[in-house]
Amino acid sequence: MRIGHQVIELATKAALKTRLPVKPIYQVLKASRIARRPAEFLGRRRAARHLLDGSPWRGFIPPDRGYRITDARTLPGVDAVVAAGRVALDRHERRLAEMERPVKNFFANILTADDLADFPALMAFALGPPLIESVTAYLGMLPRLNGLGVYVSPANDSQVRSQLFHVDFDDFSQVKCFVNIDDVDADNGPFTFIPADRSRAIRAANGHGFRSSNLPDARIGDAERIMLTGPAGTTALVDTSNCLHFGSRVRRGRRVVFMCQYTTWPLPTLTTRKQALEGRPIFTFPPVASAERPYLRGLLGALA
Ligand SMILES: O=C(O)CCC(=O)C(=O)O
Repeated sequence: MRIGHQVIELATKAALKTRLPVKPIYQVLKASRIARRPAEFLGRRRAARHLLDGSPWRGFIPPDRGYRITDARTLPGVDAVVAAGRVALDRHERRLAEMERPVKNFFANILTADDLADFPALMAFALGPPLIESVTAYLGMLPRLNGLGVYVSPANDSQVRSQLFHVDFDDFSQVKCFVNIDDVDADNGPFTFIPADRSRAIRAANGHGFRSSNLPDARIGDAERIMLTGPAGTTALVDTSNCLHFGSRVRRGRRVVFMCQYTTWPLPTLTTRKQALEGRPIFTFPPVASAERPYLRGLLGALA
């Protein structure tokens, strides 16, 4: 398998240099992982069918648009996420005061594993039926919870990396859930995106493929941009692999957002091992078990 990965890595580098599309290479990588563990793949499809039978959350994320914006009235558990996010932030600020060299980043996770254990509302929300069923319906299989965190973006004057329009290339489709922990206005660096159908057209017009670099605003034109502004608890479920997006252009105040990410299985990435670094999301979760919801283990690890 290692030789296979080296071949893919070399082919990708060569394709990127020649501007040839690299997506087929990653499609082969994903297909080869499915071929190695078909039971895991088919089990996730089967779990999705069971889970969605009669689910009111089916269709909550429209497939053509690739997003849904909602709030605490619609999505149970959002209020508890906002409350937990605020306490986690308080703790972080006390830790910051003691740090000699605080992390400087315009989008950094401040939630620790201890916080996660102390605020069960966060995992309850991320693994709860509304999110899991709406994401499962959108992705067509039982997903994996790939990461989770509370991100702080302080005021800044930069416009680089994820502050520029881009799509995430850790999967061909995925869903990220963003919950604003405080009220957010246009100057607080809201998460901003373009629906999937419009993004597709813009990317095609700009020759923007899988793993292409960020697009400057000038290439976007006057396309409809949706900003996640609004009172605390305003929430978005967005396919960030297919909706062009950016965030953290914070020109005043700061923005705090809870974010959790769901991907399909297997990932089309060369390395699936993640490093726990300061500011990065939490990637490993305590095991959960529930007799009524046997699929829960598949959300955090292998299903089969
Ligand atoms: O909200 C932000 O600052 C950007 C987030 C982003 O680009 C992402 O999570 O993919």
